[in-house]
Amino acid sequence: MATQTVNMLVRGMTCGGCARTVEKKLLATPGVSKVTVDLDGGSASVEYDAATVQPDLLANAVRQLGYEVPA
Ligand SMILES: [Cu+2]
Repeated sequence: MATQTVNMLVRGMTCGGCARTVEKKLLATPGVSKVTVDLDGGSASVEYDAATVQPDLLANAVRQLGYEVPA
């Protein structure tokens, strides 16, 4: 396991429900071990196994929910 952490901006979260939705989606992504969503700051910190998943895929998973993740 090569655990890495990425902090990505997530725009469009307006309430705790949004934060939980983003958190659940990321945690459901294979290779992700820990997710911390900062609702006020509009970001998510994700610990992941670099051998399993890449930041691009994590960003796309959040985009699928309708939130904006700047590249
Ligand atoms: Cu919401």
